[in-house]
Amino acid sequence: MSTRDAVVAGLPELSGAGRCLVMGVVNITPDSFSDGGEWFEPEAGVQHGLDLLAEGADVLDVGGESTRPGAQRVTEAEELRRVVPVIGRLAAAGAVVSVDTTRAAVAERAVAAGARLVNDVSGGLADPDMAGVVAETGVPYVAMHWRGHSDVMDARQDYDDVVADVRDELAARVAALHDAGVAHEQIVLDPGLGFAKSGALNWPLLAHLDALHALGRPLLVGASRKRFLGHLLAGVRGAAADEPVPPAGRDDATTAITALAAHAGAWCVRVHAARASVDAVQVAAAWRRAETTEDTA
Ligand code: PMM
Repeated sequence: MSTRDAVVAGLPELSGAGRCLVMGVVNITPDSFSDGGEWFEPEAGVQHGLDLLAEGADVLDVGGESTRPGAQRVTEAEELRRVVPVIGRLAAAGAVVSVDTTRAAVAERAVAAGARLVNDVSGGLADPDMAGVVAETGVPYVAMHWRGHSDVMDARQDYDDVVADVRDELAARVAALHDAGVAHEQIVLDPGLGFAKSGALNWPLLAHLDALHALGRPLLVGASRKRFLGHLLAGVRGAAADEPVPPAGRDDATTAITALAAHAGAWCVRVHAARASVDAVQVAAAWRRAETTEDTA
């Protein structure tokens, strides 16, 4: 089953694309694991967003707080200072902008500045006011599977069955969001690769996106440059066998995941380098169309 084509509220220009969407990452942080510091100044963040658009990204995800394992939190004021001007300028340039935040107040200010989606890695667990803000603004909301902030998540990896447990914990978030007045069509779900999941725990989630599709909402997949890819590639092409390949060497593996996730019916992939994933989602869409057409002449 696929929910790729399910309706997501408030994004008319992106519905009916007939393919997986590509979300490009704009981290305005000095310390993200994958691109920390590169786009920390607002000018550089805006330019990076424009470059991702030129590469074909459908959505730009602007974040001001690193979720790198072990990262310490930034204050709300600092997060606002980082993201609001960049969101305003990218939205004014015509981009569909998402804000990557766990704070309700940041989500609210970001939407006022032009953000059209809220991407919350905590699925509403970090801030009790988040669901209310999402209900009130009516914007699409990405609820990711999460078990705690970056300083504690690596210690929360106990699963009986990672796929069933993540599915059930996401189902509980969906129920809580409904209770707070969030409409079904606003919700997008995300397995939260790398969050309270190291190494091997990520692969069953990717291989069983169908189990998460059973929750009836579109799925966003964020595998880009994550640690489990670094571990996968250890030893390849002469890299040290016992050291993960650094983030910069993980983009080709990320593209492979984009193709496979798109073929499995993902609604969107979140990536740092957009160009190759933009091509990969076209490949996956053509492949799927050929699978579903009767005409093989
Ligand atoms: N991963 C990161 C940050 N935000 N949002 C969603 N919805 N899904 C993810 O997997 C996700 C996310 C961490 O990566 P980064 O620090 O490179 O942005």
